[in-house]
Amino acid sequence: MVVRVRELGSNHFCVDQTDPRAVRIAKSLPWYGPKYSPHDVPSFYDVSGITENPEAFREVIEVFVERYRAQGADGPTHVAGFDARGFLFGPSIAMALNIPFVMIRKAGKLPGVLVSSGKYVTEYSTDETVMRLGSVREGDRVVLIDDLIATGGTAIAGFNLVDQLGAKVHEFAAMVSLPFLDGVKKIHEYADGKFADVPCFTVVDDSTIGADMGRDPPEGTPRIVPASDAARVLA
Ligand code: HSX
Repeated sequence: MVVRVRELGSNHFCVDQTDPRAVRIAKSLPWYGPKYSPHDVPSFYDVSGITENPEAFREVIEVFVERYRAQGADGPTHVAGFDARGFLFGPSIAMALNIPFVMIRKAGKLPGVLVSSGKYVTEYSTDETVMRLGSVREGDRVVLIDDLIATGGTAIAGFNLVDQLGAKVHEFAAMVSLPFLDGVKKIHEYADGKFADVPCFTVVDDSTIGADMGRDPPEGTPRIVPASDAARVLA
């Protein structure tokens, strides 16, 4: 069954938020507030809600695979995933499409000769990512995949890397979008609209996930518990 897609804004395509698959995926994504998160953001989405739920995980992969498979010969030639959570989705999508998966790595991790995105700012950090020279080349059509788009900083770094390597971004894709941070708009407005023609595709919005998916434990629960206490806190 092909997922229903609608155009949210110019070149921003999103799964219809009433589609049963979008709802199942959204309702498998817990979030934590700042006290129980690694970063000071209002809602930190826990992707393990997907990876530890085989049905939801499969559905996420299927949504992307169906979209790119339907494009036939005009579809992507490569999938490039962002370190680290893009690595959870990209390999399965690439394998199903029988095309290469390419890593967009944080600086300091990859061997070989590299291109760098330079420093960029995300929702909660400053990062730098790299790709290996020759991992994509002129004529290649690359899907950039991540778990989530917030401010668009990470995505733009990926666009710049693929551009430096002479290839084209076919589409930017993410499972979750936080539309209030205008990430997709920022991609399309970046560098006088250099990437304005590249579609972005997202599966669920934060509003579909909703307040009911908040999973903060009772007040006073420590963030790290001693191993000897784990069973008691879990009960
Ligand atoms: C998170 O921040 C996600 O996994 C993405 O890689 C990134 C998205 O934030 P932003 O760059 O769009 O602000 O770590």
